[in-house]
Amino acid sequence: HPQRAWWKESTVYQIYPTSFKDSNGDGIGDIPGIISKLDYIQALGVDIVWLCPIYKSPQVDMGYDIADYKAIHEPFGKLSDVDDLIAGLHARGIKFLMDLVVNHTSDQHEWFKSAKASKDSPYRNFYIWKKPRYDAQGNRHPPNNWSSYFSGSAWEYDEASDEYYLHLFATEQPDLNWEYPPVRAAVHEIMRFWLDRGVDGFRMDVINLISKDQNFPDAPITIPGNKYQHGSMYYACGPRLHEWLQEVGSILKEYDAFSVGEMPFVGDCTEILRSVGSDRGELNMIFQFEMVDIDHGPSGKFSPRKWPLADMKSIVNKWQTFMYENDGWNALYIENHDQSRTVSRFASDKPQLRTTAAKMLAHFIAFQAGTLFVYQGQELGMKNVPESWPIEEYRDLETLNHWNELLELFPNDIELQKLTRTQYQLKSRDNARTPIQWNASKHAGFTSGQPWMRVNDDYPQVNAEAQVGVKGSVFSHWAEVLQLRKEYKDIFIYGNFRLLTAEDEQVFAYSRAYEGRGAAVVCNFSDTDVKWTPPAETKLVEEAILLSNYTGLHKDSEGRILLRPFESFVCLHS
Ligand code: TEU
Ligand code: CA
Repeated sequence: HPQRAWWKESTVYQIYPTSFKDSNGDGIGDIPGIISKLDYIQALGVDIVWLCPIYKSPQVDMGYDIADYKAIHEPFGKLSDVDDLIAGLHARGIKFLMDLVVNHTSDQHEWFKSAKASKDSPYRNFYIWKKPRYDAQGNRHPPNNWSSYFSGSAWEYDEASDEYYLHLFATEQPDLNWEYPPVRAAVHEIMRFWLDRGVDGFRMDVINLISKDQNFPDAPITIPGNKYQHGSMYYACGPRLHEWLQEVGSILKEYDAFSVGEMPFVGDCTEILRSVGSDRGELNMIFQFEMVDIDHGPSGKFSPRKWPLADMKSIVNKWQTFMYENDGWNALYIENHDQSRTVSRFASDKPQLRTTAAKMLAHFIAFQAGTLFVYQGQELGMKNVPESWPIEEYRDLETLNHWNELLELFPNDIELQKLTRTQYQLKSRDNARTPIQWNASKHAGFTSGQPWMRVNDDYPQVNAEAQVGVKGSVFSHWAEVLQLRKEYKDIFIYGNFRLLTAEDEQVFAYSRAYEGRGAAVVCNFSDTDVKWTPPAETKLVEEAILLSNYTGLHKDSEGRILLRPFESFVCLHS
């Protein structure tokens, strides 16, 4: 069995501060707003709260561009508000995580301003600067062909010094040079600053991108015709990553702190295990992306892909069994601020099916082995933005840059533009960023002013007030799910994982078992009725249905279970 640890038994609730609750009518969520909702968070039954970045920032990428690691973005509040928040959480027995973004800073950080101002600045080496390349005609080009995740080249030219700096994300997010020891010292110092202030741990943004191949080679052509290419093979899990994560890990250990790292572009369990293996001294767990990239097509996130349920099964099975057998640990998530709403994406957001679908998805993710992450609004079954919204309602630079580039490259391809718009409505990060729907009053009670982003049109029906303490609601169901994970923690936290019916294209079923006691989690991922028979070796104890999103079990004359649309139940088995 896996070793026991408090952080394995925890559920983390992720808050996107801008969209959670506005306390002063400026249309932007804030820390006092969060403090006013602590009872709501406690009622859900989570153990840890993670806040997306709240540091001082020009907000080019919604706070993932930090200008000062020790100051709070003014519209969110003051340092003393953070102290109050921590105290309020701790009083309720809930821990608090900060989001630490240290692969890059904002270009408005003092370090970068100084670095850019002069080649002799003591901060010049805090960032990654390279000479231009010139072609035979004498035209200037970036040092290599890497693309930025937010469109265009990953390099920005600085006229004054005749050098480029690297930015894997927005131009305003220059990458830090971790090779330079003072950068690492500065990161360690920032970590201690917050840990000493009472923070219980960190979510570490794109932490596997910090070590770059120092030759900065050109990336191979994976998307023909594109000027810039995906270069992650030269910086995802690079040569010195684990050396540096061990330094970070030793600080975390001093404080018994919680850590989850975000690691895009790795599908290899063995590589992830190097960070989360119990003997590694690095991080507790990692967000990997295989499941949430399942519908990304051949030319990236905004190209379509139809995914068979079998793909999802093999992804889940792979990570679940691997971490169990190799003494690693999984982070479980299907939603966050970068992903769209799963009722819309993986099930159905039709009014008559949505509540059922949201509960099914809750069972699907929550009873797997790992530390569970719930993203704000997931507990209410919030859905993607309406199809009717024009592009003007979107706010995220990823989507907007993509759209502008598309218009530039294919100004007359109306079909492609239409198709891409459909993809935004399915996968844009904005889908997760609409304000939380608190009640049926104007702007869903999120703000008394004008919200920074439009509230989803369905708030009169879907909101917290209509769900908290209401039997049968998505919120109440999630609370029961979290309760059950605690009640049966031998099985659901420390048990093994077995995939049932690997072939079935509609039903995702799995078993968790611990020393002869087991539970089956059965999920109909389709909107139709399905007949399903458990495998012979898994005898369901039908009197012991722990949770269901329907009442009773329907069966046909031959004893097969008849699963209704998105029906899902959790049941003990022998
Ligand atoms: O995201 C990193 C990342 O690689 C993706 O999630 C990416 O933002 C998106 O999927 C592109 O399609 C982290 C943060 O979670 C994200 O909000 C930031 O924008 C990004 O890093 C840069 O800090
Ligand atoms: Ca506000």
